[in-house]
Amino acid sequence: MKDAVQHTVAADPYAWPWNGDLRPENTALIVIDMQTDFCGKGGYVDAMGYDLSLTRAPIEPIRAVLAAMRAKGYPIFHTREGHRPDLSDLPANKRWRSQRIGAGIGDPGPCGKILVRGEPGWEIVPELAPLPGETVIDKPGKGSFCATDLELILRTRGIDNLVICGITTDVCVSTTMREANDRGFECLVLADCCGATDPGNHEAALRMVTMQGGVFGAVADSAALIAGLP
Ligand code: C5J
Repeated sequence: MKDAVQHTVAADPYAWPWNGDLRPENTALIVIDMQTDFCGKGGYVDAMGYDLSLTRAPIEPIRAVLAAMRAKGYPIFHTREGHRPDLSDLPANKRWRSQRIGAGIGDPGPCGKILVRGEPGWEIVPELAPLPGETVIDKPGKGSFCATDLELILRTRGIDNLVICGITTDVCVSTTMREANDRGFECLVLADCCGATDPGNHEAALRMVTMQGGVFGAVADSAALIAGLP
């Protein structure tokens, strides 16, 4: 970017994005799996017995980031993890593992069939509901690029930079960031806009990003992003 104005966000381990080219035309927000199944009473994470306050913690910071990025015209993407009602896209080992911990994917629960498309538990929580015109990506796995049209849509829209947030830090957020990084996208993960079922795993997943000069990109918080958005 010769002679163009540079914009960056204060981040670890480098001011993000690497080339200072941060604009609504080339930068998108991806909000990962903020579904009742992951952060609501009676959903998948609740059925496994994990502390819901950990996966609900990012709701308010994400709300602030959504407001700031929507106001400035940045494209917003949401993802939902879930399977077809006939479970034809649910690998048997994934189902078996979930049943071992008492939260069988596809089995009935207080919020409908766990992680099944169209069920109440699969919906994005009302606080973070997508607005008309925002892109919603349905994914059967942990990464947002596997078996979806996310990459095609990002490339078609000319997106280079991805701001990533949601749950869980160590599973779907981390997998998506790694997939995106390997595809050449420049990624920033927002620490306070993520959560995991284990605080140590949350911290470790963020620390991994910062190794090797930023092996998967960079880490910032919501305040730094909002302050740095042109
Ligand atoms: C998990 C996710 N943890 N959204 N899914 O199974 O991270």
